[in-house]
Amino acid sequence: MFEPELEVLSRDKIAALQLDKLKRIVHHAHANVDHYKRSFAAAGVTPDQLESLEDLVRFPFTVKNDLREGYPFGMFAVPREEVIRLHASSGTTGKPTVVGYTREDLEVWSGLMARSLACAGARPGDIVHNAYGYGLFTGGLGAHYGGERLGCTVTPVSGGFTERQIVLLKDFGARVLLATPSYALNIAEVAEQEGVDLRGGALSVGIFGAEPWSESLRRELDERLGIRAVDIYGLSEILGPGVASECIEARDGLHGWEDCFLFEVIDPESGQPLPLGEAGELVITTLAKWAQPVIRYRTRDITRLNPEPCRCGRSHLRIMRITGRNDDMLIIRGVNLYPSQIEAVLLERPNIAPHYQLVVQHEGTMDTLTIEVETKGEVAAGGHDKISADIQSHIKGRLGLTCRVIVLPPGDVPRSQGKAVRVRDLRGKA
Ligand code: DLL
Repeated sequence: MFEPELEVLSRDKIAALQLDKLKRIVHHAHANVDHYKRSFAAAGVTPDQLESLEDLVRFPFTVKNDLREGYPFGMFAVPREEVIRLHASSGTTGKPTVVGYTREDLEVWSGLMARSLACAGARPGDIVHNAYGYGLFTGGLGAHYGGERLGCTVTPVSGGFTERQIVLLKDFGARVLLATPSYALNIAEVAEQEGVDLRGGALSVGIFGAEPWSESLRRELDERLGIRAVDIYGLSEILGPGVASECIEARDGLHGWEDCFLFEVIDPESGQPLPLGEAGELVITTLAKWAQPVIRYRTRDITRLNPEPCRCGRSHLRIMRITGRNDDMLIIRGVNLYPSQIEAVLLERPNIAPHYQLVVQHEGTMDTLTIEVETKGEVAAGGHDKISADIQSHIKGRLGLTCRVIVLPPGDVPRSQGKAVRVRDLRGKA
């Protein structure tokens, strides 16, 4: 998978490769997984009816609940002994979802992750500081094997012990930092508090993903760490990190690796495919995953696909910045919004630190939103009211929502060590 010529295939060649792989994987899933036998039969389709890529829309979606219902190994398409690695989602809302990989799947994964890291600016020989969590989460090990495959020296630091992270970053001379964007920010802040300047040293590239983030946060991370921050995307059900990556040249959307995945965007309400370029829910089919093939997986992630050529020369479609997940969307008094839209407004305000939490409550007959933000330094008496009014009016102007703003002193919003918790939804808990 880590062959540069695969990144510049002509669109015709990509389509031919996809069709060939799609036929094989759909047959494999149907022949070996009860769930697909049942769901294809219910939709009245058989793998033989797949004659062109366009025929895929006749096949049913797979949703997270299908994976849960198969817990633990019901979605495997190979004998369990051939599965040599297991990962699982945290399972905060019910049973975890288990994902399995054959030896060949792990080869593909590390190849795609090596490709993603290289695309994002990592180079063979770099020291790569990997602060993605190791364990059942796919971030740590996925990035680890990708870095080794690329020929980097990988430091498997995992998340947490932030002071130690800073010592290691500095002493080892890491050129690349891998972390969630919110944890990267935490690292930047602790370094500043400790009087360690990470700018101007070896550190040059940050490859950040696993949660939604904004262009404003990218600018903040570029500036405070003295790096170029690049977006990387993936999800455990489909592979883990390495499904798509921005290129360091353009940093304008994530190249989705179409030789291994087929991407669609659908209307989340009707489930109908949308014309290329329109925003909706991303649906992914795996083309090269044998332990657990996934056909038309509804990711819940909201984005659009960009077919415009990228100036880096790669031919794969770009998945534009993921604004949020369907299930993270807040609906407050009829206004639909994602936490990342609020982040974008907050980070443009002067004196506001990039740490925030959104508290949603049900008061009387109404849902209310309270934004807890932090100032960058101490604020003079009376200053808090001014800041709060300024934010309120910008949220109202940009997003059309009246909210409450609580301005907290520096350090009072909880810091992230992995995926940040942005929303405290207290509805139904009063
Ligand atoms: O977060 C895999 C990963 C690890 C990606 C490290 C990138 C870096 P899950 O824990 O299964 O897997 O969570 C997947 O996280 O459906 C998105 O909602 C969100 N997500 C991942 N990357 C991005 C990103 C890993 N770059 C879920 N931007 C996905 C926005 C992202 N959201």
